[in-house]
Amino acid sequence: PLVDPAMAALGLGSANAKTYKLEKPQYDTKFTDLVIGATGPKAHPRLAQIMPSLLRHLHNFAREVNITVSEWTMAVDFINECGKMSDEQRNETQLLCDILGLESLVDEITANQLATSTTETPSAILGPFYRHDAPLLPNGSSIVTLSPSLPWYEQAIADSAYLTGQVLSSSGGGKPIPLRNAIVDVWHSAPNGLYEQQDTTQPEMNLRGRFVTDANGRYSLYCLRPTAYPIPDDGPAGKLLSLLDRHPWRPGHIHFIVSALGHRSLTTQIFDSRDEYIKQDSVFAVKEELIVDFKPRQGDPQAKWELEYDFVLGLM
Ligand code: MBD
Ligand code: FE
Repeated sequence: PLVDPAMAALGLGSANAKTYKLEKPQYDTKFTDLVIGATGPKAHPRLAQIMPSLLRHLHNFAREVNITVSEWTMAVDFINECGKMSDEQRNETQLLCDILGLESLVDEITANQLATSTTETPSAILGPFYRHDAPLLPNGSSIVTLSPSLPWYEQAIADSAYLTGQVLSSSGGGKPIPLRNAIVDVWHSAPNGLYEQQDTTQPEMNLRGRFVTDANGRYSLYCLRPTAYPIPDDGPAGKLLSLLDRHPWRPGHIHFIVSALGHRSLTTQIFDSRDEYIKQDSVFAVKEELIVDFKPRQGDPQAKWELEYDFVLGLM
């Protein structure tokens, strides 16, 4: 058929058969210049700097793909839907940016601008499930609350893990300096693929904790090897994924915000190398240096696996 049934159901036209013809543009770049030129001399300086580029890309995009009024109307509705769906629990517009790779791109641009050394641990996006005020826990304690009645109890036992390492300063150049009293704020989802606030079967603040490094910059805790997890796909972002023939899965990951006096706090994630989605993260956050290999742990009734991972922070 001329019109793809799935697209027609959403009111989308057929993929444009005609390619863009330069000979008869409805509005050429003079029109774009006119819009850019409407900016006044008292415009906000950063906006005055970035809006010309935004407008050029936006107009060129519309011209290049021959956007129609009905398609543009759908895009407006789509963005409105994202807004309507969003609250403190769920940020659909952020999720939309995530699946477009925009949050990961912006995160990398920011990190590159602020980096003071090449030894800093790479950053990764915050994601929508961070919570402030996770419990402050002593080193060596566990962020996992388990009850045998949970359907994922067995998997949690099989994936129990001991996580330890140092927080270091990049300021020492080749020899990173341990940072004491650094805070390692950690959170991950349960083996059922849900973060604690998405899941009524988990206790408040389950799988979250904050740990303070000792005099040698060390932290240590018990957690779980992370499980692959589908981003919430029952909203507009999920609809877009399915129209693009994409899946919603993220490889198993553990989130961190690591902070220390005089240093830029690091927001990052680590990824379990065993995960089949490691090369196809739906939000494009995986970086080579953040992929980790958990090793079997001997003689510890609390953990079947262990991982040593250091975080190197850059100077403020
Ligand atoms: C997540 O768990 C996440 O970490 C990100 C970045 C986006 C959606 C869900
Ligand atoms: Fe996450």
